[in-house]
Amino acid sequence: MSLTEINFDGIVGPSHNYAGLSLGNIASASHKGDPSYPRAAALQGAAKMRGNLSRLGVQGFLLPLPRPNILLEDTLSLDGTEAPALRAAPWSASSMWTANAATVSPAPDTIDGKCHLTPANLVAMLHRAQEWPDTKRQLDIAFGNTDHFVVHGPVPPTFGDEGAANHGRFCEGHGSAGVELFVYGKTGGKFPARQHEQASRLVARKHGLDPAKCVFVEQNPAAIEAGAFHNDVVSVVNERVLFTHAEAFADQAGAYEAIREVFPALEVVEVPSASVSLEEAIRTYLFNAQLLTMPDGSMALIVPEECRESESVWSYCEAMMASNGPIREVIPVDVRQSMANGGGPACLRLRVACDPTTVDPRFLLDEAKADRIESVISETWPEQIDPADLGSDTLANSVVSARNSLLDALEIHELA
Ligand code: SUG
Repeated sequence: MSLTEINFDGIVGPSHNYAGLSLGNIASASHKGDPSYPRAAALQGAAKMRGNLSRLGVQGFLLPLPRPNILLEDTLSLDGTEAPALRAAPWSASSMWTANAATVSPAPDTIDGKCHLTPANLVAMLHRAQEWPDTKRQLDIAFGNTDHFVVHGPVPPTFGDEGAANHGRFCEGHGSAGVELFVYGKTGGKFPARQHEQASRLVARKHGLDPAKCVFVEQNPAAIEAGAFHNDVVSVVNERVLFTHAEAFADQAGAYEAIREVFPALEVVEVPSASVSLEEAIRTYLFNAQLLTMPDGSMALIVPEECRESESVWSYCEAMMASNGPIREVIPVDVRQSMANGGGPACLRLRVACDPTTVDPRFLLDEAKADRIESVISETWPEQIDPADLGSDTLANSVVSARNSLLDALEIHELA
């Protein structure tokens, strides 16, 4: 069996909007009330998938969840007198950020030799907490081959779990056994610490990981305060490399030491604050990048376009490319519609190291399917949504029928 890392990107849903629902997410708060462009957003995401398909030869996707969420609307007893944020929650297209869909432990790391997935409960935010039942339904189909995958239920709600956004995996190659890194936050700051230590520990136990091959480290509270609501906003891991801001962890040197103790091959690429300030790193999402192993074994970093526009970030990137370090290429992509809600290239993908032949092929991309997805988006996704439109029956009908057109085009009728 040959294991490959597959990036499952979330297709941006037709209800994509800027309602400013995420406390502690600076981009979401600062774009609150702006008109959104769902069609452009989904086409930007599709272009990113196409780029990575041509680079890597393999790419997966997950579908937008059903919106508006009628069950949540009922639960909230919406009658028009509620706060706008409550009215907006059932419309959120936040499932596009599949880095928060689940935590994934590939087969070589687990005691039963299967790949384990735990959908994230996302309890810190109402609009995100509604995701997991539909996410699980989808994971159960995409990874329904029980000889190879185990899809668990979520962690109980007391302990916030935000999935792969606070998880990394060190390994020599994606098919070999790894060391899993779990990063949690401590409550008490100005913004919610969304990942609870006990959630991370529970996921590790449930996945049957070797405790000696797990590392638990605390997020820097100052980074959370500065807007790094998920650790993947300030660091990213691929194989033996940790690409990180110097202020990502509560105890930076201690974190490196703890990882090195179980994974001696660790190679740290640390970006000093003097080169890129924490604020600029968070504004440009330099670390919310896809750190990819290219077919020739070299590493490339897929960053948001915003990085190229920042003097300090881009000069760091240019120097890094010219150096002898492991990251040889930096490739900017335009995901501006997602970025304006705090979601960069890495938020938009869930990494699953597995044998592609064991995945339901309907969730794997090829050029013909990318054409089909793009044409459904171009024909049916709303061009623009004003947050004041959320709640309208006309918009609800067009969002529901756009999603149904995609399910038809991909022949995934079980999710209708
Ligand atoms: O949970 N934004 C998402 C962004 C998630 C980014 N994911 C990772 N870092 N992996 C969030 O804050 C904005 C929704 C709104 O304001 O309407 C939002 O949910």
